[in-house]
Amino acid sequence: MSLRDAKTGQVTKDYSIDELRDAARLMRGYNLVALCAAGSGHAGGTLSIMDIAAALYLRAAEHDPKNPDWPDRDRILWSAGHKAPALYVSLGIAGFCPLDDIVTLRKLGSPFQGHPHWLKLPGIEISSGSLGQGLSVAVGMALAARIDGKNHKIFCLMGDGEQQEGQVWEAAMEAGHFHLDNIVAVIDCNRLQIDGWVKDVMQVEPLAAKYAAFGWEVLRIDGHDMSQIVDALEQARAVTGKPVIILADTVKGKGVSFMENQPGWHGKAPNREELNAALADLGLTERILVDNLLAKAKHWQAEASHALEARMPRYSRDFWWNARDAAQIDAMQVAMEPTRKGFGRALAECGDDERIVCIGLDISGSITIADFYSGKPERARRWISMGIAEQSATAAAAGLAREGKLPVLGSYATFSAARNLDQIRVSICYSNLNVLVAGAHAGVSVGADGATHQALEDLFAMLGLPNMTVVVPCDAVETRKATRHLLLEHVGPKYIRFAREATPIVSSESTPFVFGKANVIRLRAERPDFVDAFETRLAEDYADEGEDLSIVACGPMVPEAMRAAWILKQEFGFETRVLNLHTLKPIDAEAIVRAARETGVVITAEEHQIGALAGRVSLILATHPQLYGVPVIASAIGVKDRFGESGAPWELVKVFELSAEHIAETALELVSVKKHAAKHLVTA
Ligand SMILES: Cc1ncc(C[n+]2csc(CCOP(=O)(O)OP(=O)(O)O)c2C)c(N)n1
Repeated sequence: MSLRDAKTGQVTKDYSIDELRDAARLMRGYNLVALCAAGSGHAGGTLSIMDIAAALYLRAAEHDPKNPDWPDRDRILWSAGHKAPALYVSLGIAGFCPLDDIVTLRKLGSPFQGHPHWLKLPGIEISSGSLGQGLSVAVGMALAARIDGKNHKIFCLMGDGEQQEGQVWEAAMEAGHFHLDNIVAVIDCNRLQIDGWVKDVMQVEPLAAKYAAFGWEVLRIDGHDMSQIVDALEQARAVTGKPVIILADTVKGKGVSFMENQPGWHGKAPNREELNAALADLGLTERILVDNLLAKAKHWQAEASHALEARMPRYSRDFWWNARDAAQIDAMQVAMEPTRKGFGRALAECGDDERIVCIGLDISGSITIADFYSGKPERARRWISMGIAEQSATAAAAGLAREGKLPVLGSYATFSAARNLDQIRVSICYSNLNVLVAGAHAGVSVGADGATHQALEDLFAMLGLPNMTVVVPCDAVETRKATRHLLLEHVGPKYIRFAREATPIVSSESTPFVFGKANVIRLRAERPDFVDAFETRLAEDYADEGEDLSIVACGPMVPEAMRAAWILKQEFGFETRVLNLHTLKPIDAEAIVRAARETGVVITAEEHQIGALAGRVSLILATHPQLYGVPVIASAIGVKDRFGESGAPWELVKVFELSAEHIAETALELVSVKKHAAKHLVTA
């Protein structure tokens, strides 16, 4: 078996065991250079799987890099999509793409997305990144091959933490039931996941007994012994009548002394110094031309940035966050903090309430749910680690709530409010139970991880569920207040959505926060501190000032709306009423109706597919009796029916046209229409 020419059937290159070992070493090096250039990504799990990847791509699989769509090729599925850089260097070394190009990993416009997307790069079989789905896709491909009478194999690469996903076991059952002997799955058993050791987070062993019970042939090997890997893959090919699982015992971070067995290196990239040390460990200092590769990455970034800036709306000066030029020394500076921090703070403060039980889904530190227990051992009994099992954990939360507890669970919003939607719908909302679901790292601003991790649809579902309450706070300060309210005051199903990236702090302790009630934010004058330039009042306490337009925003789009108000005032003399609609359900219809009646122009702004906020606001505008016959011009800012992509967080805000500059551009158009219509009325 080996790399082949699809047309002639000839073997194009036959790797010896020694050559495979050497290739794996080189792949580890290129992998780390790409991570370093990206500044993010997963070091630990890409290093642990590299020997297996080398054996698979260069020797065990039958495929042709010059003919990636060859129908008879073996398929290799990366269910563990976060190991994407290992997939990319495998494709590179096998000849599917230039190895050097992988250094553009995770950058804007790069085919090397944070998680693999098959439509971006030949050789990738499936798009992945949401764990636990690959084996099911393999089952589908294996069944298709059987229907078509084809003999190729479907290899599926998974992590051991990933085995916590219930879907893996549904697929395992299916493959066993259908005797799918064209499936060879490999588990990278490095014994670590994000929150620590797999056995502590949620035990998955004994995997051999479990897979055997589902009707699989089980092989257990040292996943760093090249001969054993190659033998196991060959043996697996010969098995008939049942699927094969190879349990490969590995070391997370393998090959780099300071990364080995360190949970901290799960989702981290080396800096330049660490890269140098790592390459020295791997004996690659002389072999990989790091400077050239990093220069290539820099060049790609410079071109991408240049093209992006050229598409941005232009104004007479730079209004970007904390931009400074000679004329603006000390003007409108703002502090930045991720909204998620407010969530953690509230949990730390309110956590003594004995009803609160926090559920860990293996991403506890970065979404700040770990703040509930960190430094507070007395709360340990109310911290329940459920592993990577969002669906079961959601229904378990319902069980806890039914018994009088107040469960809190959270993950990337796309995993905590999408993957488990039916569980939220039936077990929590239909039952009307007191559960707080946190949608963390929401929106495009999660950045380089790419589309699979950018929740842009969660609000459609959460807003559509009867009994559900939905809050999308504007900054870390408001997130703390909102979380406190939801924890201590509001009883019932509740969803709070916040982001990963640091965003401007635009409110303070004294800013009003009344659940279900919008705030009006008005620019008064430029000030050294951005927050001081604005006055914020409860919408119901606000008297009309005859503004030119209203911007209705939620979440991190509130600061953008405020900045748009600044641009519009400075550049065009327009007055803007910004409505901070932190509570989307129940919605403050009165504030929206007044804004529409009093300003005649309404622009919604959401970091989401257009429609979660815009749809709700439009419905109010269209159906509220107070607006019958009142001319209102409306538009919507948000993601325009497309998936996200990898890029730096603030770059993506520009790419998806979510910035204040874009809001202001739309506002200018709408206000011109309004003024023109008014003039027309007068002359008529
Ligand atoms: C459905 C889903 N939930 C959560 C995550 C976030 N996540 C990415 S990697 C990871 C840990 C994976 O652990 P493991 O499978 O053991 O992989 P390895 O340790 O080899 O990297 C988690 C929880 C995800 N990508 N998909």
